Amino acid sequence: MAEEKKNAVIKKKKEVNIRDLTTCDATAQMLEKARRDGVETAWDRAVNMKPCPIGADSACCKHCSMGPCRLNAKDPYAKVGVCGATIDTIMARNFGRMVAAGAAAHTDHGMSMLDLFREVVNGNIQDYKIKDPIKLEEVAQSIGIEIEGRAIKDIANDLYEELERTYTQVEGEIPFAQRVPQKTLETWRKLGIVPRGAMREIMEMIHRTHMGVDQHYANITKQCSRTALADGWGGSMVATEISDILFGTPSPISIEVNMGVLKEDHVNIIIHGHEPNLFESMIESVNESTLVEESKKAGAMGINLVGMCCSGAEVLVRHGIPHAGNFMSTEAILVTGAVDAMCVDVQCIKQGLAKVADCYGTYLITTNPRCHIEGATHIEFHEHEPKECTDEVVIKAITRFKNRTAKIEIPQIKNIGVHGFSHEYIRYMLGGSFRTSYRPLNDNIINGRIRGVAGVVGCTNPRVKQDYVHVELVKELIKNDVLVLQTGCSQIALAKAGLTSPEAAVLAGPGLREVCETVGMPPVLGIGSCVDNSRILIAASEMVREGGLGDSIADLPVAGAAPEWMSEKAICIGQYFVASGVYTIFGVHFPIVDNTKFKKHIFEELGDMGLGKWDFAKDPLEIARLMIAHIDNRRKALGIDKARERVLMDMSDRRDIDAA
Ligand code: SF4
Ligand code: MSK
Repeated sequence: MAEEKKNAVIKKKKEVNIRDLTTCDATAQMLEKARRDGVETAWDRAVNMKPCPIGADSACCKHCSMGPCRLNAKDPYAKVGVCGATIDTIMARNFGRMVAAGAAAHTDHGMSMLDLFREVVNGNIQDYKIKDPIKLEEVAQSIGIEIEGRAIKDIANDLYEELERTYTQVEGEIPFAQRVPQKTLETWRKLGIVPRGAMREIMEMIHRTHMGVDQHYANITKQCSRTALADGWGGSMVATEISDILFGTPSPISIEVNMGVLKEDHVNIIIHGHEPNLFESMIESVNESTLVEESKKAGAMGINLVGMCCSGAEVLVRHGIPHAGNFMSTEAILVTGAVDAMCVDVQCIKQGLAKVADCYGTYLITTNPRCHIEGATHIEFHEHEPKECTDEVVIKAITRFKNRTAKIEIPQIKNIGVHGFSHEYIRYMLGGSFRTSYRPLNDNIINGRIRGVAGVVGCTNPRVKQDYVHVELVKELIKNDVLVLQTGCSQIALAKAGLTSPEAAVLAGPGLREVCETVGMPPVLGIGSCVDNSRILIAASEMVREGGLGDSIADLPVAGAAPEWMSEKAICIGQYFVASGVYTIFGVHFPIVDNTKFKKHIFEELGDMGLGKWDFAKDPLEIARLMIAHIDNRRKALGIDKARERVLMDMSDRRDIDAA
């Protein structure tokens, strides 16, 4: 590595044992190499960047230049800000701004998908087409659009017009509010939190958190719910549904994960980010015969395309493209020296990637007008001519392959898992073609084979050992007969641990194991990227509609967790789960001060209002205990707790019956 490139060299700073940083063997191997190579990663920066304790607890405000004002978390009511803002106002406003940022990220992504859909439908874009017309009809029907005897193009035009309201509408209710169970919707109406349109809610959230506007924590929290719901039942749901319509609805597929999916003798290209259209076009480009030929002329055996983070989670289920790792492995994989180009779009792209890429001569290529990175190569992606960008990325990657100088070391670790459980497929899988419905799932919950359902989602974070909390939490849940649905980086943590394969059923409790073995499914169902958390909302609504488990989402024996979260999107996701009625627990650190009114409000009072509520714990077994306690509590309220106490009959019981 050239001396001048060692701008990422670690100065004499604190170092910790790599085994305390990650449970991912491949990432650990690359962190060892990074140390030998003198290359810095987020883990090194985290160790040497002590979080500001006041900021971590959300006890400071910099919303105007009379401040910044710092309050005392140990004695939260001893001081107020210069303007008089209390700790509750300050924390609620900070929380509201995180929700707004998270909602903006997902809804802007959803709007891009909807723009693409419009251009495909009106014929202005030829490179993509409607791949799943059945899903198009189902989505249209779910929001009251007539489909009988109509042409797909006409239905699609109507669907576009309707879904555009998700973003631009200023009064009324967003279209997918029609999918919300009636009692949940009535609660929202009573509380005044049904989203009107995402743009309006996000704008109002930012307005109300400006200095001198909303200064009651409970009223600010209402707008947090309304904004977050505009994401979960709005922007994110549109993104998921339109992506399925354009690129295909996922169904189970066996895929390889981990860094061993890189191939030393191939041109390796990684796609990292969130937008499936970039990846879809890249698939076309890497299969372009002239480019494959070029790669061979450069001495490669071919072109190897792999995904990371949520981009990877989107396409692995649609195309079986291998996945190389989650958020905290994106710098580490560049240390292999085997990556010829990492191509990124939006969200969760660490700026630190640019320096690591530079150290190994890898092209870091930004493609989205919203996301440029100093030091990266920018090749803009245009949906009208998508291959202009992706072909150029491939050409750059081939050039780098030809001129590789970095020493290559690829961890030889690959895991196989089955992913792609859309809510449609769960319905089909459990019900079969004669009984396609959520009835079998509900019945198995009622009879106690399945104790409840957990959504375990979210990021990885250098403040906790990578993947450890996800994996230990999920193991404990399935051991206790809780079926786990997963998205985003959490899903990849479990895939690397081998828990997304049907064979993992042996780790489940007897009831869940019986169901998994009957159906041939894993006890952990990977359902997509972080934007696809909306699939969990739809599954929950279907469970309510199917009957027998209460009238609202808040009645269901379900719980959610993001045990290694880091992003504002995660906070927004948490809030839309809570507002939808789900008990939701976060790990790492919660940005809140104990013994405050705001904490009591979101950790307790929201539940009393018919919504879900927040909770916090760090230890995976403690998180599992709290989730199971909530599930059991719901079972008791539904009067189905007795079913779990049934005694399984052994042979002597049967003999007694026969003798009687
Ligand atoms: Fe301080 Fe109030 Fe200004 Fe915030 S808005 S910085 S609490 S004076
Ligand atoms: S990518 S938001 S680190 S899940 Fe969706 Fe992963 Fe969290 Fe980003």
